[in-house]
Amino acid sequence: MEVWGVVNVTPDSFSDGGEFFDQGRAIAHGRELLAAGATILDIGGESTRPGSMPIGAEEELRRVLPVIEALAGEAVVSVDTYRAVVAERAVAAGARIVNDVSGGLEDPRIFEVAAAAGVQIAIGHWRGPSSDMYRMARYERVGAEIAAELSERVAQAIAAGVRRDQVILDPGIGFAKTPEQSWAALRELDEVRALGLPVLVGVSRKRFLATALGEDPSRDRRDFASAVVSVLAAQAGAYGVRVHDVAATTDALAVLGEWAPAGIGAVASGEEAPDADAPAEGRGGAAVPGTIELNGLAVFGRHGVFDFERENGQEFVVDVSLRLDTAPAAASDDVADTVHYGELADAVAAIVGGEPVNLIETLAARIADAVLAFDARIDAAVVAVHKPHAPIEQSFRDVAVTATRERRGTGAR
Ligand code: PMM
Repeated sequence: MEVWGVVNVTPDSFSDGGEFFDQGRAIAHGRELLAAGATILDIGGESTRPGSMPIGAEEELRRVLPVIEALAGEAVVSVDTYRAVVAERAVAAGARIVNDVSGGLEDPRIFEVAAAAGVQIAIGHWRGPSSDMYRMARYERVGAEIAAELSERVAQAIAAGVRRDQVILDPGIGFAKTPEQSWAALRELDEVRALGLPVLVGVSRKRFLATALGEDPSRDRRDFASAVVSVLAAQAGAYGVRVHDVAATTDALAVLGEWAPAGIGAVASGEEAPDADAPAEGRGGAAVPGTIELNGLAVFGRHGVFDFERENGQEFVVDVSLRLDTAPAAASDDVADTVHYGELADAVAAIVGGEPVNLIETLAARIADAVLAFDARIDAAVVAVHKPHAPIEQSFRDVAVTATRERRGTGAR
């Protein structure tokens, strides 16, 4: 289960009162969220609060770019924006996910940006700008309509060159939905899951929670309710949740992991839930758990605690083992139906050749996070980083550190 930690660099966000407008504090807050167990940091510069007025792209960039630049070397960063130009600059600054609550309706060029950069894109269900979104809150069958409208957005994205495996779906809780419609959208999450793509759920601190908690609940009480919803979303097969209180969420998910270590959907339904992360073509047929092993990837880097290691650099060797369903590719014989190990090797090499860190523990953790974020079909990754020429007095053959990541359950971090 991915835990997206919210970093709002806004003076007016309804959910954190603008507490993190100062960039330095936003960066520090991002690091706190990582320490609390966030697997992705979602950085946004414009409030989507109902009735809020938009800011310009320049102001949005001024707010988010320094925060993205500072955190992209430490975490998988998502940029929360509906503007193509902001997404473009954010991706150039290191963001690996574009999170568009408007699902490309506000600025369709955002799909081209995601396609060109090869990054993931979260497509939210949306019907119009925050200023008048309640006018559009009319549904006959909430879940089915959300799924149908998201499906159109996915088609648009694919027409613009986005690959299906880059797409994450979001039912857009609170966007053009009354509180009752937001609850119905959650109850009917299966309608969106049936599209066969990973589903992200964002309820954190939202107003509709008040219908369960009573008039004007405190932020703590909304955080508590949000953590409960995160557990229910996990049981319903969501791939991830977007939350402000990461610590409460990871605690709640850890409890669920003890209760249902073998598979989250099983708790709710009494049977194995279909895998939301599997490509649509792979569902229905039997999943074949398999691995891709990429071993001995040798890359020059400058990691280490000594100055001379930073100056001179040395060779690092990386082994990556991925767990994924290999059935779709075996059936189609098409590389689009599996993880392209050449592209994965490039992504890993970019991290090893990039910003230096002191420890191979840190490097292994960064690579493992990046591998999971690389493709939503990867269920788990084991990454070993070897440093065969480490400056050790004794004669030795190799020293290595491994990092393991699982998409589901408590093993996520
Ligand atoms: N909600 C907000 C902002 N961005 N992104 C996604 N993918 N899903 C959401 O539900 C969502 C979002 C609402 O604003 P906040 O940042 O103040 O919580």
